[in-house]
Amino acid sequence: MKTVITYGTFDMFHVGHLRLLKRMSELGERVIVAVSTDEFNALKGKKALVPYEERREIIEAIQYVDLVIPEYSWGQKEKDIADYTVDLFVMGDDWAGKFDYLKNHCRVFYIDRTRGISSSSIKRALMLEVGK
Ligand code: C2G
Repeated sequence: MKTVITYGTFDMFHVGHLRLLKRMSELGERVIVAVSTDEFNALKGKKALVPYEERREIIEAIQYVDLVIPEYSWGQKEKDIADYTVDLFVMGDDWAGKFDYLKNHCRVFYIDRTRGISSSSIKRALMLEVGK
């Protein structure tokens, strides 16, 4: 069974995230999403508005997703790929080239990032709204 995996924070879930997951479901039979824990986000220098448990709950509810696992380190990808016999690693192309080292373990594919939306732009819009 062709297994596809991706990694991310998925804060303030939006259509860019959804289109990535939908595209993954078209590329394989099993879709695995590794959601960044709050602790790992701190390592990434990111602070998600939505706590890990709720981000995980949202991703688990997405029809395209078969399994959600925690992302707790940069270095877990190779072991995940082996443990879940992953065929394809997918990320948005804002990460293009950054994970090519995984080509020793599985196919690597960077999909077009959805233009015009991001978790940070949503947060900025919310703050402006609140500030009015
Ligand atoms: N994405 C997208 N279109 C957008 C916004 C995001 O396709 N408009 C994609 C990103 O390219 C990424 C995924 O959605 O593949 C998740 O995005 P983030 O939650 O911002 O992921 P990030 O915090 O960059 O974490 O080990 C990898 C890291 O955990 C990635």
